[in-house]
Amino acid sequence: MRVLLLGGTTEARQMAHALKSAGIETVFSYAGRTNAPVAQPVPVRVGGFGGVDGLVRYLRAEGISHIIDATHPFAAQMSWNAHHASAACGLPLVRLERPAWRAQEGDDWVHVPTLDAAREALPQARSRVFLAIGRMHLASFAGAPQHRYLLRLVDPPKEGLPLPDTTVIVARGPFDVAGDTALLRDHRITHVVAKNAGGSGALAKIEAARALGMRVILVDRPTLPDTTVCPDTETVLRHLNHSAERGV
Ligand code: 3Y8
Ligand code: NAP
Repeated sequence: MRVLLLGGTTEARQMAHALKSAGIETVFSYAGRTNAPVAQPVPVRVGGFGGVDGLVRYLRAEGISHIIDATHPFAAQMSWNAHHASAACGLPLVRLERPAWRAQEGDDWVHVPTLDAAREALPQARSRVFLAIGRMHLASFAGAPQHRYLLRLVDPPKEGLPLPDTTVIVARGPFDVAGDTALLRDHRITHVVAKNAGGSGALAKIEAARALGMRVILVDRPTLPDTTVCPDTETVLRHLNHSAERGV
């Protein structure tokens, strides 16, 4: 068995350790979005494959027998490419996916379908917004320049930001509730904008907003392919062993 593990999340790192412990040959794949991604306990490759065709060529050239998609729920393009490439090669594909966050009693959440809708859900009046969506989609908020934005980026911005009034923090999660509560309070944040990432690595800001009674504008996940989905690494391992027993 030789596994391609599509990574970039806390769960992907946990999956890499589980595969290593199980003695399953694995290649961990990063897109190369960040300058210095965390090390993994298995061999790592970095960079796109070149679309579905490039991924098919990679799978065949590397003798991959199984694909685990442990990418972020918002990394939809990668998930769809893996779905099509696994079908083209007749390889088993399983997605390791953490459940979406669900509102609790007293939460002040506004659910929106897209980042543009998140911008429209902000008040017209100047507000102080923790825009906790990373770097890649900040341009969605250029249409609301009146707000003061707090940004948290993995790497220092290489070029100018599309927003006129920003405070930038450079930090890589996982984050903690005490730190995020202090952040929201110190910057006198009035609104948090976040993707419904699920999992624990990005949860701190949601719990901090809950403690402070702060409004959260939460972007729904994109539609992902109808693939076998496992909620944790143990289930993925059982699925892999089961498919290996069936000789696929
Ligand atoms: C390159 C690998 C681990 C994985 C850690 C998780 C947790 C911390 C929280 C906030 C939200 C955000 C962002 C976030 C989190 C984990 C996880 C997660 C959110 C690294 C990583 C890579 C990336 C890519 C990066 C995106 C950005 C998104 C920052 C490594 C650190 C906002 C998602 O500058 C850029 O281009 C950054 C791009 C895609 C989204 C965006 O649109 O900007 N993740 N994040 C992966 C690759 O190259 O394949 O550098 O070590 C991984 C992690 N980021 O091992 O513990 O599991 O989710 N990542 C979001 O949730 O909205 C931060 O600040 O509160
Ligand atoms: P995406 O929009 O779904 O994918 C765009 C292209 O990036 C893909 O078609 C592929 O290029 C390449 N790619 C994406 N993930 C890859 C991987 N793990 N290995 C190799 N190539 C990859 O992806 P994204 O949203 O930019 O996410 C990129 C990475 O950041 C992923 O590892 C993801 O897990 C991680 N991440 C993303 C978010 C987020 O909010 N989107 C949050 C946390 C972590 P080719 O077509 O050339 O193959």
